Amino acid sequence: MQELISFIKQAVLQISYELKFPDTSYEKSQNHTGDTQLKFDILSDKIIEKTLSQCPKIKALISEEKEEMLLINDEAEFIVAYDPLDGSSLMDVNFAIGSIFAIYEKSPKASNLKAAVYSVYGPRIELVVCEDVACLYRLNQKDEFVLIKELKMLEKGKINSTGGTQKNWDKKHIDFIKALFDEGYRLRYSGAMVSDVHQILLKGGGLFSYPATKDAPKGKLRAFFEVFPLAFIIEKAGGKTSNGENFSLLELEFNDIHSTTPCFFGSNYEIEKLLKAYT
Ligand code: AHM
Ligand code: MG
Repeated sequence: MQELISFIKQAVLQISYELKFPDTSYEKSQNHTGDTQLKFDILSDKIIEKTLSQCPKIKALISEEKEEMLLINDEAEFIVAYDPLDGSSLMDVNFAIGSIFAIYEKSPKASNLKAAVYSVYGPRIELVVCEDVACLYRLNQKDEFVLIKELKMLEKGKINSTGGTQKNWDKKHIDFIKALFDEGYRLRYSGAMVSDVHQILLKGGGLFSYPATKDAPKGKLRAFFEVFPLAFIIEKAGGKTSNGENFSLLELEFNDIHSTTPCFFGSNYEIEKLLKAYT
């Protein structure tokens, strides 16, 4: 696993170099799910594909930017699912964005997740790597990722980060979000899931949600390369997750590699409150 993670670090480092002087324009094409692609979405995807293809442990790659799974080496044991550039709609405003990686053994299933990694390209380059515990690393001046600390969620947080078009929220979500604000929670939402969840993890608590809405009844965020890896990290750090009905996002199963799900990530208090409000 360490070898595989070292290839991910190389790809993240290269994306971070390219982000210093990026081309922020759009391609004319769209990806298969209908998202308009930035040139940088495609560049990040190519960097990750090229770097990870050299890792002998990787069987296949699943990317947000590719319709099909890409087979690399049928004999190898791990499948890496990744979002090359999460929050790319914020490239133009120079907010923090990131890359997300989920490492599955044998086949892509939440129960086969062995590790998850994400990067944050902000004022600093940070990496969270999680097998059994969630560890925060920072890039130093020698281009090395240096361990800073283990990340742990507290029982309860103070921030509320909620996505989806509000006019399309249903009443139970409106009431639940209002109840958190009435209790004193403060709004924090950038529009890059990776940065918004990173904030909750670093502050030790709070809620990130992207609910089912009238225009997106199955949510917006993608299970295999956005929701599962971040749920794995939050739960290993002592937090909780749910789709609004169950006790963990990691209980969910999907066949389509681009499936989406409503999702909630938080500390114990907020997820228990969610389940009471929703069920
Ligand atoms: P992306 O991977 O194409 O950037 O899309 C995912 C992003 C998430 O990072 C973020 O939470 C969400 O889409 C924001 O969506 P919205 O603009 O509807 O709030
Ligand atoms: Mg994304």
